[in-house]
Amino acid sequence: MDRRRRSELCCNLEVPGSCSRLWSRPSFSTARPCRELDVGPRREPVQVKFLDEAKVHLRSGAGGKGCVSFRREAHVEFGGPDGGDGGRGGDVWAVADTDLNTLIDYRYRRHFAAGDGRPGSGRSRSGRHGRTIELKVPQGTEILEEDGRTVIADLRHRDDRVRLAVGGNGGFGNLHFKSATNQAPRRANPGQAGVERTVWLRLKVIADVGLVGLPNAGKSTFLAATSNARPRIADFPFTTTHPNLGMAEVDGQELVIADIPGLIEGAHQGRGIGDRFLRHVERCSVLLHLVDGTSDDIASDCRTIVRELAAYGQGIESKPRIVALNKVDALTPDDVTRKLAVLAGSLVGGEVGPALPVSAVAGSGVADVLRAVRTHMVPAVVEEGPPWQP
Ligand SMILES: Nc1nc2c(ncn2[C@@H]2O[C@H](COP(=O)(O)OP(=O)(O)OP(=O)(O)O)[C@@H](O)[C@H]2O)c(=O)[nH]1
Ligand SMILES: [Mg+2]
Repeated sequence: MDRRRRSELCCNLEVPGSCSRLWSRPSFSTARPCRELDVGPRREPVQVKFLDEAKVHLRSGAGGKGCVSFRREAHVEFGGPDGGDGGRGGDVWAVADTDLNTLIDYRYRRHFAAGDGRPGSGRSRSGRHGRTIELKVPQGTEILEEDGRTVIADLRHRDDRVRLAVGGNGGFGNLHFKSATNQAPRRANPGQAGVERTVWLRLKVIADVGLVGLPNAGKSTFLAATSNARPRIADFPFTTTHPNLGMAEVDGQELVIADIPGLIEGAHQGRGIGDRFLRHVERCSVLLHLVDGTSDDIASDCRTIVRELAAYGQGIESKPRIVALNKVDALTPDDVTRKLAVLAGSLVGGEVGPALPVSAVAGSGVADVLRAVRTHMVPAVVEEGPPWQP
Protein backbone atom coordinates (compact mmCIF):
# COMPACT_ATOMS: atom_id res chain seq x y z
CA MET A 1 0.00 0.00 0.00
CA ASP A 2 1.40 3.36 -0.91
CA ARG A 3 2.15 6.07 1.62
CA ARG A 4 -0.73 8.33 0.65
CA ARG A 5 -3.37 5.64 1.04
CA ARG A 6 -1.91 4.69 4.39
CA SER A 7 -2.01 8.22 5.72
CA GLU A 8 -5.59 8.65 4.50
CA LEU A 9 -6.70 5.58 6.41
CA CYS A 10 -4.96 6.76 9.53
CA CYS A 11 -6.24 10.29 9.29
CA ASN A 12 -8.59 9.88 12.24
CA LEU A 13 -5.77 9.38 14.67
CA GLU A 14 -5.41 12.14 17.18
CA VAL A 15 -1.77 11.35 17.81
CA PRO A 16 -0.02 10.76 14.51
CA GLY A 17 1.38 7.29 14.34
CA SER A 18 -0.31 6.00 17.50
CA CYS A 19 -2.52 3.45 15.83
CA SER A 20 -3.60 1.72 19.02
CA ARG A 21 -5.59 4.79 20.03
CA LEU A 22 -8.14 3.95 17.39
CA TRP A 23 -9.11 0.73 19.11
CA SER A 24 -10.55 2.55 22.07
CA ARG A 25 -11.72 5.82 20.61
CA PRO A 26 -14.36 7.26 22.90
CA SER A 27 -16.61 8.25 20.09
CA PHE A 28 -17.99 6.24 17.26
CA SER A 29 -15.57 5.67 14.47
CA THR A 30 -15.93 3.94 11.21
CA ALA A 31 -12.19 3.79 10.60
CA ARG A 32 -10.60 0.38 10.88
CA PRO A 33 -7.62 -0.17 13.12
CA CYS A 34 -4.44 0.21 11.13
CA ARG A 35 -3.33 -3.24 12.23
CA GLU A 36 -5.87 -4.87 10.00
CA LEU A 37 -4.47 -3.08 7.01
CA ASP A 38 -1.57 -4.24 5.02
CA VAL A 39 0.78 -1.50 6.17
CA GLY A 40 4.05 -3.30 6.52
CA PRO A 41 5.61 -5.08 9.45
CA ARG A 42 3.60 -5.45 12.63
CA ARG A 43 4.46 -3.15 15.47
CA GLU A 44 4.16 -3.91 19.16
CA PRO A 45 1.14 -2.15 20.68
CA VAL A 46 1.99 1.33 21.86
CA GLN A 47 2.08 1.52 25.68
CA VAL A 48 -1.12 3.37 26.45
CA LYS A 49 -0.72 5.75 29.35
CA PHE A 50 -3.08 5.73 32.27
CA LEU A 51 -5.39 8.64 32.94
CA ASP A 52 -8.01 8.50 35.66
CA GLU A 53 -9.53 11.96 35.51
CA ALA A 54 -10.68 14.10 32.62
CA LYS A 55 -12.83 17.15 32.09
CA VAL A 56 -14.99 17.06 29.00
CA HIS A 57 -17.30 19.57 27.36
CA LEU A 58 -20.49 18.23 25.86
CA ARG A 59 -23.15 19.67 23.63
CA SER A 60 -26.35 17.95 22.61
CA GLY A 61 -27.84 18.72 19.22
CA ALA A 62 -30.33 21.53 18.62
CA GLY A 63 -33.74 20.63 17.22
CA GLY A 64 -34.45 21.50 13.61
CA LYS A 65 -36.98 24.21 12.92
CA GLY A 66 -40.48 23.52 11.63
CA CYS A 67 -41.33 24.49 8.08
CA VAL A 68 -44.01 26.84 6.74
CA SER A 69 -45.14 25.53 3.39
CA PHE A 70 -48.34 25.14 1.37
CA ARG A 71 -49.27 22.49 -1.10
CA ARG A 72 -48.98 23.90 -4.59
CA GLU A 73 -49.99 21.57 -7.36
CA ALA A 74 -51.69 21.87 -10.68
CA HIS A 75 -55.45 21.41 -10.42
CA VAL A 76 -55.38 21.36 -6.59
CA GLU A 77 -57.09 24.36 -5.17
CA PHE A 78 -56.52 25.32 -1.53
CA GLY A 79 -53.84 22.66 -1.10
CA GLY A 80 -53.46 23.57 2.56
CA PRO A 81 -50.41 23.65 4.81
CA ASP A 82 -47.80 20.92 4.37
CA GLY A 83 -44.79 22.15 6.38
CA GLY A 84 -43.12 19.25 8.25
CA ASP A 85 -41.66 19.22 11.77
CA GLY A 86 -37.98 19.66 12.50
CA GLY A 87 -35.91 16.65 13.60
CA ARG A 88 -34.80 16.12 17.21
CA GLY A 89 -31.26 17.01 18.21
CA GLY A 90 -28.96 14.13 19.13
CA ASP A 91 -28.29 13.19 22.77
CA VAL A 92 -24.97 12.68 24.49
CA TRP A 93 -24.66 9.44 26.47
CA ALA A 94 -21.90 7.93 28.55
CA VAL A 95 -21.60 4.14 28.43
CA ALA A 96 -19.47 1.80 30.54
CA ASP A 97 -17.27 -0.30 28.30
CA THR A 98 -15.50 -3.36 29.68
CA ASP A 99 -12.79 -3.13 27.00
CA LEU A 100 -11.41 0.12 28.41
CA ASN A 101 -9.39 0.62 31.55
CA THR A 102 -8.21 4.20 31.26
CA LEU A 103 -9.61 7.59 30.31
CA ILE A 104 -6.59 8.33 28.13
CA ASP A 105 -8.84 8.91 25.11
CA TYR A 106 -10.08 12.08 26.76
CA ARG A 107 -6.65 13.62 27.19
CA TYR A 108 -6.50 15.13 23.73
CA ARG A 109 -10.11 15.26 22.66
CA ARG A 110 -12.31 17.02 25.15
CA HIS A 111 -15.17 18.50 23.17
CA PHE A 112 -18.01 16.28 22.05
CA ALA A 113 -21.05 17.48 20.17
CA ALA A 114 -24.07 15.52 19.03
CA GLY A 115 -25.66 16.31 15.68
CA ASP A 116 -28.34 18.94 15.17
CA GLY A 117 -31.77 17.97 13.89
CA ARG A 118 -32.53 18.97 10.28
CA PRO A 119 -35.35 21.43 9.56
CA GLY A 120 -38.68 20.14 8.29
CA SER A 121 -39.63 20.77 4.69
CA GLY A 122 -42.62 20.95 2.36
CA ARG A 123 -44.81 18.00 1.40
CA SER A 124 -45.13 17.14 5.11
CA ARG A 125 -41.55 15.92 5.36
CA SER A 126 -40.05 15.89 8.84
CA GLY A 127 -36.40 16.75 9.29
CA ARG A 128 -33.85 14.03 10.09
CA HIS A 129 -32.97 13.52 13.77
CA GLY A 130 -29.51 14.58 14.87
CA ARG A 131 -26.83 11.97 15.49
CA THR A 132 -26.65 10.73 19.08
CA ILE A 133 -23.16 10.12 20.43
CA GLU A 134 -21.83 7.81 23.11
CA LEU A 135 -18.78 8.46 25.22
CA LYS A 136 -17.23 5.12 26.07
CA VAL A 137 -15.74 5.09 29.54
CA PRO A 138 -14.17 2.30 31.57
CA GLN A 139 -16.30 0.41 34.05
CA GLY A 140 -16.08 2.13 37.43
CA THR A 141 -16.16 5.69 36.06
CA GLU A 142 -17.97 8.32 38.07
CA ILE A 143 -19.40 11.30 36.25
CA LEU A 144 -19.44 14.53 38.21
CA GLU A 145 -20.73 18.03 37.70
CA GLU A 146 -18.28 20.78 36.82
CA ASP A 147 -17.81 21.50 40.54
CA GLY A 148 -16.05 18.11 40.81
CA ARG A 149 -18.18 17.04 43.78
CA THR A 150 -21.77 16.41 42.72
CA VAL A 151 -22.04 12.90 41.35
CA ILE A 152 -24.29 12.62 38.30
CA ALA A 153 -23.82 8.91 37.72
CA ASP A 154 -21.62 6.02 38.69
CA LEU A 155 -21.10 3.59 35.81
CA ARG A 156 -19.99 0.58 37.80
CA HIS A 157 -21.38 -2.24 35.77
CA ARG A 158 -21.03 -3.45 32.23
CA ASP A 159 -23.19 -1.45 29.81
CA ASP A 160 -24.37 1.00 32.48
CA ARG A 161 -25.37 4.16 30.64
CA VAL A 162 -26.51 7.65 31.44
CA ARG A 163 -27.81 10.46 29.26
CA LEU A 164 -25.70 13.50 29.99
CA ALA A 165 -27.25 15.99 27.57
CA VAL A 166 -30.67 15.76 25.98
CA GLY A 167 -31.09 16.90 22.40
CA GLY A 168 -33.48 19.76 21.70
CA ASN A 169 -36.95 19.02 20.33
CA GLY A 170 -37.64 19.81 16.72
CA GLY A 171 -40.10 22.65 16.05
CA PHE A 172 -43.60 21.97 14.68
CA GLY A 173 -44.22 22.79 11.03
CA ASN A 174 -47.31 24.73 9.99
CA LEU A 175 -49.13 21.49 9.18
CA HIS A 176 -49.27 20.87 12.95
CA PHE A 177 -51.19 24.11 13.54
CA LYS A 178 -53.95 23.39 11.04
CA SER A 179 -57.36 23.45 12.67
CA ALA A 180 -60.98 23.97 11.75
CA THR A 181 -60.72 27.65 12.49
CA ASN A 182 -57.26 28.20 11.03
CA GLN A 183 -56.90 26.25 7.84
CA ALA A 184 -53.88 28.11 6.52
CA PRO A 185 -51.58 28.73 9.50
CA ARG A 186 -48.43 30.65 8.70
CA ARG A 187 -46.58 29.81 11.82
CA ALA A 188 -44.01 27.17 12.70
CA ASN A 189 -41.83 26.63 15.79
CA PRO A 190 -38.10 27.07 15.91
CA GLY A 191 -36.21 24.03 17.19
CA GLN A 192 -35.14 23.87 20.83
CA ALA A 193 -31.51 24.69 21.55
CA GLY A 194 -29.16 21.89 22.62
CA VAL A 195 -27.65 21.65 26.09
CA GLU A 196 -24.05 22.58 26.80
CA ARG A 197 -22.44 20.99 29.79
CA THR A 198 -19.04 20.41 31.32
CA VAL A 199 -18.50 17.26 33.35
CA TRP A 200 -15.67 15.44 35.06
CA LEU A 201 -15.00 11.79 34.37
CA ARG A 202 -13.31 10.14 37.31
CA LEU A 203 -12.22 6.53 37.18
CA LYS A 204 -12.14 4.33 40.25
CA VAL A 205 -10.84 0.98 39.14
CA ILE A 206 -12.81 -2.05 40.15
CA ALA A 207 -10.78 -4.65 42.00
CA ASP A 208 -11.29 -7.12 44.83
CA VAL A 209 -8.04 -6.46 46.64
CA GLY A 210 -6.09 -3.22 46.99
CA LEU A 211 -2.36 -3.28 47.75
CA VAL A 212 -1.23 -0.52 50.09
CA GLY A 213 2.10 0.19 51.69
CA LEU A 214 5.11 2.46 51.73
CA PRO A 215 7.13 2.85 48.54
CA ASN A 216 9.44 -0.13 47.98
CA ALA A 217 7.37 -2.43 50.18
CA GLY A 218 7.13 -4.81 47.24
CA LYS A 219 3.55 -4.17 46.11
CA SER A 220 4.31 -4.39 42.40
CA THR A 221 6.52 -7.43 42.96
CA PHE A 222 3.61 -9.10 44.76
CA LEU A 223 1.27 -8.26 41.89
CA ALA A 224 3.76 -9.65 39.36
CA ALA A 225 4.22 -12.82 41.46
CA THR A 226 0.51 -13.53 41.68
CA SER A 227 -0.82 -12.45 38.29
CA ASN A 228 0.11 -11.95 34.67
CA ALA A 229 0.51 -8.21 35.17
CA ARG A 230 3.99 -6.86 34.50
CA PRO A 231 4.27 -3.62 36.47
CA ARG A 232 7.53 -1.69 36.77
CA ILE A 233 9.62 -2.90 39.68
CA ALA A 234 12.73 -1.14 40.98
CA ASP A 235 14.40 -0.42 44.30
CA PHE A 236 13.65 3.29 44.33
CA PRO A 237 10.53 4.96 45.70
CA PHE A 238 7.55 5.75 43.50
CA THR A 239 8.39 3.31 40.76
CA THR A 240 4.65 2.91 40.36
CA THR A 241 2.97 6.13 39.35
CA HIS A 242 -0.42 4.81 38.30
CA PRO A 243 -2.55 1.83 39.32
CA ASN A 244 -1.90 -1.60 37.83
CA LEU A 245 -4.46 -4.36 37.78
CA GLY A 246 -3.81 -8.08 37.74
CA MET A 247 -5.91 -11.21 37.99
CA ALA A 248 -4.71 -13.78 40.53
CA GLU A 249 -6.14 -17.20 41.22
CA VAL A 250 -6.23 -19.16 44.44
CA ASP A 251 -7.99 -22.49 44.94
CA GLY A 252 -9.87 -22.01 41.70
CA GLN A 253 -11.20 -18.56 42.60
CA GLU A 254 -10.12 -15.50 40.70
CA LEU A 255 -9.43 -12.19 42.33
CA VAL A 256 -8.52 -8.86 40.81
CA ILE A 257 -5.65 -7.11 42.56
CA ALA A 258 -4.96 -3.38 42.27
CA ASP A 259 -1.42 -2.13 42.87
CA ILE A 260 -1.31 1.60 43.59
CA PRO A 261 1.58 4.03 44.15
CA GLY A 262 3.18 3.99 47.59
CA LEU A 263 2.04 6.24 50.41
CA ILE A 264 4.37 8.18 52.68
CA GLU A 265 3.91 10.19 55.87
CA GLY A 266 1.89 13.29 54.97
CA ALA A 267 0.54 11.87 51.68
CA HIS A 268 -2.88 13.28 52.61
CA GLN A 269 -1.28 16.75 52.53
CA GLY A 270 0.19 16.10 49.11
CA ARG A 271 3.59 14.72 50.07
CA GLY A 272 5.12 12.19 47.71
CA ILE A 273 2.55 11.79 44.98
CA GLY A 274 -0.28 12.39 47.41
CA ASP A 275 -3.08 10.02 48.31
CA ARG A 276 -5.45 10.57 45.42
CA PHE A 277 -4.68 7.10 44.07
CA LEU A 278 -6.35 5.66 47.15
CA ARG A 279 -9.65 6.18 45.38
CA HIS A 280 -8.74 3.17 43.25
CA VAL A 281 -8.97 0.94 46.30
CA GLU A 282 -12.18 2.54 47.57
CA ARG A 283 -14.20 -0.19 45.91
CA CYS A 284 -12.05 -3.12 46.96
CA SER A 285 -13.58 -5.47 49.47
CA VAL A 286 -10.30 -5.99 51.26
CA LEU A 287 -6.92 -4.24 51.54
CA LEU A 288 -3.57 -6.00 51.64
CA HIS A 289 -1.04 -3.96 53.56
CA LEU A 290 2.53 -4.95 52.68
CA VAL A 291 5.26 -4.03 55.13
CA ASP A 292 8.90 -4.09 54.06
CA GLY A 293 10.53 -6.65 56.38
CA THR A 294 14.02 -5.22 55.79
CA SER A 295 13.05 -1.83 57.23
CA ASP A 296 14.54 -0.84 60.60
CA ASP A 297 11.28 0.38 62.08
CA ILE A 298 8.41 -1.73 60.80
CA ALA A 299 6.07 -0.64 63.60
CA SER A 300 6.32 2.99 62.55
CA ASP A 301 6.02 2.01 58.84
CA CYS A 302 2.84 0.16 59.64
CA ARG A 303 1.35 3.02 61.63
CA THR A 304 2.17 5.54 58.90
CA ILE A 305 -0.02 3.67 56.43
CA VAL A 306 -2.84 3.26 58.96
CA ARG A 307 -2.75 7.02 59.64
CA GLU A 308 -2.78 7.87 55.94
CA LEU A 309 -5.74 5.56 55.32
CA ALA A 310 -7.60 7.20 58.19
CA ALA A 311 -6.75 10.68 56.90
CA TYR A 312 -8.09 9.79 53.45
CA GLY A 313 -11.36 8.46 54.91
CA GLN A 314 -14.12 7.49 52.44
CA GLY A 315 -14.62 4.25 54.38
CA ILE A 316 -11.18 2.94 53.43
CA GLU A 317 -10.00 2.90 57.02
CA SER A 318 -12.76 0.50 58.03
CA LYS A 319 -12.22 -2.04 55.24
CA PRO A 320 -10.88 -5.43 56.29
CA ARG A 321 -7.09 -5.14 56.14
CA ILE A 322 -4.61 -7.99 56.00
CA VAL A 323 -1.04 -7.19 56.99
CA ALA A 324 1.83 -9.11 55.43
CA LEU A 325 5.50 -8.89 56.31
CA ASN A 326 7.23 -8.96 52.92
CA LYS A 327 10.83 -9.77 51.93
CA VAL A 328 11.20 -12.54 54.53
CA ASP A 329 13.68 -14.22 52.18
CA ALA A 330 16.14 -11.48 53.13
CA LEU A 331 15.65 -12.08 56.87
CA THR A 332 16.83 -14.81 59.24
CA PRO A 333 14.10 -17.00 60.77
CA ASP A 334 14.73 -15.27 64.14
CA ASP A 335 14.26 -11.86 62.57
CA VAL A 336 11.04 -13.01 60.95
CA THR A 337 9.65 -14.20 64.29
CA ARG A 338 10.75 -11.01 66.05
CA LYS A 339 9.36 -8.73 63.38
CA LEU A 340 6.06 -10.59 63.25
CA ALA A 341 5.82 -10.08 67.01
CA VAL A 342 6.60 -6.38 66.59
CA LEU A 343 3.88 -6.13 63.95
CA ALA A 344 1.41 -7.96 66.18
CA GLY A 345 2.12 -5.38 68.87
CA SER A 346 1.60 -2.45 66.55
CA LEU A 347 -1.67 -3.53 64.99
CA VAL A 348 -4.29 -0.92 65.69
CA GLY A 349 -7.44 -3.00 65.49
CA GLY A 350 -8.61 -2.56 61.88
CA GLU A 351 -6.59 -5.57 60.76
CA VAL A 352 -8.11 -8.98 60.39
CA GLY A 353 -5.94 -11.81 61.69
CA PRO A 354 -2.24 -11.78 62.54
CA ALA A 355 0.47 -10.50 60.19
CA LEU A 356 1.56 -13.10 57.63
CA PRO A 357 5.13 -13.67 56.44
CA VAL A 358 5.58 -13.54 52.67
CA SER A 359 8.28 -13.22 50.06
CA ALA A 360 7.02 -11.81 46.80
CA VAL A 361 10.35 -12.56 45.11
CA ALA A 362 10.69 -16.16 46.29
CA GLY A 363 6.95 -16.80 46.20
CA SER A 364 6.84 -18.19 49.74
CA GLY A 365 3.67 -17.48 51.70
CA VAL A 366 1.97 -15.90 48.69
CA ALA A 367 -0.78 -18.52 48.50
CA ASP A 368 -1.52 -18.18 52.24
CA VAL A 369 -1.89 -14.43 51.85
CA LEU A 370 -4.23 -14.87 48.89
CA ARG A 371 -6.31 -17.39 50.86
CA ALA A 372 -6.56 -14.98 53.77
CA VAL A 373 -7.62 -12.25 51.35
CA ARG A 374 -10.21 -14.48 49.75
CA THR A 375 -11.97 -15.18 53.02
CA HIS A 376 -12.75 -11.47 53.37
CA MET A 377 -13.80 -10.89 49.80
CA VAL A 378 -17.37 -9.99 49.07
CA PRO A 379 -18.43 -12.44 46.35
CA ALA A 380 -18.59 -10.61 43.06
CA VAL A 381 -21.84 -10.54 41.16
CA VAL A 382 -21.20 -12.35 37.92
CA GLU A 383 -22.21 -10.10 35.08
CA GLU A 384 -23.25 -12.05 32.07
CA GLY A 385 -22.65 -10.43 28.73
CA PRO A 386 -25.21 -10.59 25.92
CA PRO A 387 -25.71 -14.11 24.52
CA TRP A 388 -23.19 -15.01 21.86
CA GLN A 389 -24.37 -14.53 18.32
CA PRO A 390 -22.57 -15.37 15.12
N1 LIG B 1 14.47 -9.64 48.77
C1 LIG B 1 13.28 -9.24 48.38
N2 LIG B 1 13.14 -8.13 47.68
C2 LIG B 1 11.91 -7.76 47.27
C3 LIG B 1 10.77 -8.53 47.59
N3 LIG B 1 9.69 -7.91 47.04
C4 LIG B 1 10.15 -6.80 46.44
N4 LIG B 1 11.48 -6.72 46.57
C5 LIG B 1 12.35 -5.67 46.01
O1 LIG B 1 11.96 -4.42 46.55
C6 LIG B 1 12.15 -3.41 45.58
C7 LIG B 1 10.87 -2.61 45.41
O2 LIG B 1 9.87 -3.44 44.88
P1 LIG B 1 8.56 -2.86 44.20
O3 LIG B 1 7.69 -4.03 43.90
O4 LIG B 1 8.91 -1.97 43.05
O5 LIG B 1 7.98 -2.00 45.37
P2 LIG B 1 6.65 -1.12 45.38
O6 LIG B 1 6.01 -1.29 46.71
O7 LIG B 1 5.83 -1.45 44.20
O8 LIG B 1 7.25 0.35 45.28
P3 LIG B 1 6.56 1.66 44.68
O9 LIG B 1 6.02 1.32 43.34
O10 LIG B 1 7.68 2.63 44.58
O11 LIG B 1 5.51 2.08 45.65
C8 LIG B 1 12.57 -4.09 44.30
O12 LIG B 1 13.96 -3.99 44.15
C9 LIG B 1 12.18 -5.54 44.52
O13 LIG B 1 13.02 -6.44 43.83
C10 LIG B 1 10.94 -9.73 48.33
O14 LIG B 1 10.02 -10.47 48.63
N5 LIG B 1 12.22 -10.04 48.70
MG1 LIG C 1 5.25 -0.39 42.61
